Amino acid sequence: MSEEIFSELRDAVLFFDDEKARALAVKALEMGIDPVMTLEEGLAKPLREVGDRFETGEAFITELIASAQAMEAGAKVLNEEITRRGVNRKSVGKFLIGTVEGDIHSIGKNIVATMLTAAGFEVIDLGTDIPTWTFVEKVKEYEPDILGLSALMTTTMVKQKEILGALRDIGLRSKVKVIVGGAPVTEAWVKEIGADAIGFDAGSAVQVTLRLMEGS
Ligand code: B12
Repeated sequence: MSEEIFSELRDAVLFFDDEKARALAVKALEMGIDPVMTLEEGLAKPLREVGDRFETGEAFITELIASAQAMEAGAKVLNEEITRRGVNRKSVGKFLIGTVEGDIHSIGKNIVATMLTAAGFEVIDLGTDIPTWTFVEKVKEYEPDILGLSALMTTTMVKQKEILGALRDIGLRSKVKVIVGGAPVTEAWVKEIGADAIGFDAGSAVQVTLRLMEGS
């Protein structure tokens, strides 16, 4: 049953149908399908397919944008439900998140923020294209337990390294745990830049963040 809905959602993303994506997300919830699974299997997967086709020159940027919009229309419904299910839990920690400078990709970051909110974190989302010094200033201002840095491009992941360096320079590194994420980010990169952890998807991001909290 869920496979059918996921396949229809896939079509909605591939054929840029925002309204269908939204309606199918509602239908999936009504059918009792897990919203997190619907997000990943029905919406994120086909969007990555479009990304792969864009990389090989088989899809245009306009198609990528239109697919992302359809994905976001469905994701909005699911994110609201995921957040609703997580309300009234006591705060388990403060999480500051943003996408690094030069990078406007927001979808993955938003999903991670939603899942962490649902898991009981107080999440402060700075948005996208955030300069290194803004991250540093906001760490000073909010004193989060964890800082999450999203970077979706090989050209912008270097900013994660820059932010860690800036935190070190100003003496704040020991005050905050740093978790990085985004498609190009690897374990080797985490070691190289001296971050504390990596989150490959929203589910593992929550688990890893909870583990980091236990260790803090
Ligand atoms: C959708 C998309 C767009 C949309 C973004 C819309 C939006 N509001 O976000 C639009 C069309 C605007 C876009 C623009 C561009 N894009 Co784009 N885009 C994508 C695409 C297809 C999907 C990204 C996505 O949303 N995935 C779905 C989400 C759910 O997955 P995710 O982002 O990976 O996030 C998950 C994990 O990574 C992790 N995670 C993510 N962040 C974080 C943070 C933390 C703290 C943690 C713990 C975990 C975590 O958890 C998330 C949830 O599961 C990718 C392809 C890909 N394979 O990633 C290309 C891709 C990232 N884009 C690419 C490019 C080149 C561009 C453009 C430069 C294109 C252009 N010529 O203009 C511009 C860049 C603009 C800029 N300055 O940022 C390239 C990057 C190549 C590279 N150098 O590495 C990719 C890889 C496509 C490709 N194969 O060529 N893009």
